[in-house]
Amino acid sequence: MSSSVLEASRLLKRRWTADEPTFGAWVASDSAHVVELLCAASPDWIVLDGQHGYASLPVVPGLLRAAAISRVPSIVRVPENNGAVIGSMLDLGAVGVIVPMVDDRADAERAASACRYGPAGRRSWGAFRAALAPPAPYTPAVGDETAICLVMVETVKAVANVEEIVAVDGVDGVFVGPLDLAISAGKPPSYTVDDPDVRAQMLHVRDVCRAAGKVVGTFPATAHVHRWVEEGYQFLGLVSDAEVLTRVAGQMLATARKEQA
Ligand code: 3PY
Ligand code: MG
Repeated sequence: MSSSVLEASRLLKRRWTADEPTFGAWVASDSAHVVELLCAASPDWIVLDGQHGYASLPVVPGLLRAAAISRVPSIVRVPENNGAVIGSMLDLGAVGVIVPMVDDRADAERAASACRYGPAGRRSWGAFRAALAPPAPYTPAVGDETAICLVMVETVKAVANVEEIVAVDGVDGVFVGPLDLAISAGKPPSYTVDDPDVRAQMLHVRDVCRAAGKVVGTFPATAHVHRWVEEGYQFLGLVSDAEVLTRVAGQMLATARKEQA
């Protein structure tokens, strides 16, 4: 893994440009120890989930320090498309953000603008923790180059508008939320994306992203990850703390109880 957030950002973008898949870990917990344990497995990146998990402002610095021990680049999923929150996460040293529920060009412009300094954007100066990492000095240009802005396409409306979303300068890519996308289409949420219409929408998003040279990602069911790699998805949430703990603990207990029976 790389030694600065700028290098980490460059490396991830290079891998996406070279059409390589990257596999990440998703952390809902507010525990730095859980982040350390998952990062010891060397994911390509880690997402600290502030939308549905516990990655709130007070705990994020500790989680970022924990990921830094293993030099795993950290991306924060912010709870909403809010410039102040996005700016804080970048100031604290996140390599990028995932912004939920981006439905149209205006939403995408708001997210991208929060990740960039003026005149192109509206990020405010004060990256105190981010500036501690090399290269020094941290300049607006370094901040702009580093910050990865991934927007979530996770409604039928967003899929209909995906061309204009992806066309926004400063949007690096799209993260498709298969669960919210299914719900917005009136279907049951499913990580296995069994519904052909939802699947077709995800493939359409892929086509638009790839035509625009932007990365596309999702959170697949573990058993289906290769399907999505073959489809050209490159930012894949593969391991989640919640799933690993629940599933592995359940399997171990079931095995022990079967051996007792
Ligand atoms: C969704 O599927 O809606 C998500 O946000 C997955 O992280
Ligand atoms: Mg969602």
